[in-house]
Amino acid sequence: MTTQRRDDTRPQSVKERQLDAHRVDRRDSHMTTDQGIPVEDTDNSLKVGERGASLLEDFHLREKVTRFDHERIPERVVHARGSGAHGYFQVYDDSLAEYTRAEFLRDPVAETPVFVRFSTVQGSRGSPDTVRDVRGFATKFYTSQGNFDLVANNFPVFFIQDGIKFPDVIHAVKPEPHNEIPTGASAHDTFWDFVSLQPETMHTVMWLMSDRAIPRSFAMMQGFGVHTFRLINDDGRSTFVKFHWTPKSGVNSLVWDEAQEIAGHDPDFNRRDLWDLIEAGQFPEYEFGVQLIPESDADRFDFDLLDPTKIVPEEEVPVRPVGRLVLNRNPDNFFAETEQVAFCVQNVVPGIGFTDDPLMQARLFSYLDTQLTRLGGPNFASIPINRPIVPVRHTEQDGFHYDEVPLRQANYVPNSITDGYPKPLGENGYVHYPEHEEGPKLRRRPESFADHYSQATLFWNSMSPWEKKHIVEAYRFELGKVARRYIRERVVDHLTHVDHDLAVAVAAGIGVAEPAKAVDNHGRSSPALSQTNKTGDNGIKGRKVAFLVADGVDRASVMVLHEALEREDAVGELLAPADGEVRTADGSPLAVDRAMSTVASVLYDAVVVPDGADAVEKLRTNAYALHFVAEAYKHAKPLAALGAGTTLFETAHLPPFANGINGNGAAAGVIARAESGAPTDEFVAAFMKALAAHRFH
Ligand code: HDD
Repeated sequence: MTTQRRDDTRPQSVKERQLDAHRVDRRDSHMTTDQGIPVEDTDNSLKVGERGASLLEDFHLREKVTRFDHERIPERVVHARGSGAHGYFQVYDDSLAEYTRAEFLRDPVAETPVFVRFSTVQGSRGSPDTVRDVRGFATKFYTSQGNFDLVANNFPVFFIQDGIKFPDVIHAVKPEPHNEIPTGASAHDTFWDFVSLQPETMHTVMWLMSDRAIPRSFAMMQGFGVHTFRLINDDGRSTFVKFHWTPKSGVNSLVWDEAQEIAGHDPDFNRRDLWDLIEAGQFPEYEFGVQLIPESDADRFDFDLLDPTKIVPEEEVPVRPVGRLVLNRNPDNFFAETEQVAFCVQNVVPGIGFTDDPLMQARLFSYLDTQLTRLGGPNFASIPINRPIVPVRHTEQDGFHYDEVPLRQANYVPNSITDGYPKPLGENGYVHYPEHEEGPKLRRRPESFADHYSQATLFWNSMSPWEKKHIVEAYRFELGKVARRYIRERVVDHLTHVDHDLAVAVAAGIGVAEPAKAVDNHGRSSPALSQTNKTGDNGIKGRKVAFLVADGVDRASVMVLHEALEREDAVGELLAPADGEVRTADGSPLAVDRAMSTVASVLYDAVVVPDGADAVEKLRTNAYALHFVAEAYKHAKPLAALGAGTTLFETAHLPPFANGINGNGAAAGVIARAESGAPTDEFVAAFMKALAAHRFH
């Protein structure tokens, strides 16, 4: 059957049609058992008499309870908490044809269906979304040459250089083994103990302490393949490549105080946002970009391309935009799709290849391995969400949950019974890049992996003042939760190798003596690393604005802004002391979206206090309303007030802002107009601009 499609503007993809074959509509027949036997009654077990003993022969009771008992599968050992979406990917042109054989990267006509899963790393499946953590950004491309999985993160670097350390870093960051505390947080002794003893973590920990670790939305964060991959062309030539996702809505983050509050107000904040954006047709979009590095250039950097703790600065190798990803359909069922999707770094198509990055090499093993436990055996690739859109033909067979019925008896190669089929394709199949390798077997790191600080310094130097402030505060928060003082001291000691001022500022907040200067800051920066330079071209799409209303509100001052938001694909919600409706000053009803007490300012991007003396009088004595505007101000969000609405700011003890548009007499981001009546065009434009700018630090 076909389920409702969210994006009616597009024809159904091959993947959608494939999934249709597995979709079931429970409304189309009566209840049966697993065996298809019609069920008489599902509310009462079979008993001897009404009050008598239950009977073992009640197969429906046994099946129902047994199925329930076995509903859970192991959660992912990392990235357990996630949210998924369907979409499509398309390259802009055929300009990558000279670099890669991968059809989906060279055919601008091909729309490749994708399934994307975003995730946090540390917390369990039910942990809050807004914790300080890396975010996963894994994409399964169902291409005409098989599945390509780009298992990416929202940081371009990783904590460790060699996959053999992965169990260590994950054990260290996960809840501590004795008491399973803390959930969804790196602010604890074992993580920082590990960090302080493993300086290769320094660069990624800088990202973790930055606002990148608390994204406002999955639609507002970047994605990075992290490793250097290869593109391999028709002639077998390899080019090193770094993969980038850049959100069209810009890179925006929460602030830490807000993130912590949201964890209570709405632990599903990012998941809900993704779902709502797609349901509303405000589809998240990302540009796909590549940094291409000829093999001959590999040695020109002061770091090793195989070292996953390093970026290739965009100023040195620009990111070339090559395609677009759009997420336009929510999953029909969380377990069937988002939980069962199995990403494997080993899933590459002809034209994309691996490198000797030792982190990548361990990943090539780990992902397939973990699915065996998680999904109960080797047949997980035939679960509908994991199936390629091209036929799968091989002689592997059997195992738990085998769902094919192979015809004919030749299950080996070579054979003559089925004329040798299925036959390998030779050079038209996936050909591993024939890299020349030689050397002794060693357990060592190369000297080219030895510098752990320069790029941490580069990141620090590239931050705007407010980003630096947040980083210092994050280190202070995290280390402030570390009980062992010597761990705090060791971290500060490392920070002196990143930047002296940073180390001093952190030390001052955590009771550690001011450190001596260790090194001179190299002074280099990469402006592309700052969020301030990552504004998108999607304007205010998907942003949420709260209108605080009460009986007596001025209708025009609500509607003009509300309609302006809708035109730009943003969302305006009317919040009142009680749900239902309010009466406007002209006596007409206005539907309320939510009671103020059920939400909080942290769930919105901006706040509007419309005109209407009676309404504002009521809000001025409403603690929710006062807290709402004061907190939005504290979190540096855009605030707008019209007419009498401006007085609510005074009551909330905000500085006086009357008549400030575009910073004229107002704090940045506060747009206030004391005259009564509907907002002017200038007012609306100033508010839209502020909303797109996100925050005013
Ligand atoms: Fe990993 C899951 C990303 C290093 C082992 N990883 C997982 C997911 C993402 C990443 C996004 C969630 C996929 C999903 O949504 O199902 N991992 C990364 C990145 C890394 C990285 C960007 C470094 C560049 N991972 C890494 C290493 C190892 C693993 C070094 C092991 C040696 N990762 C796993 C895993 C997981 C996983 C245990 C858990 C669930 C799964 O694979 O499917 O195999």
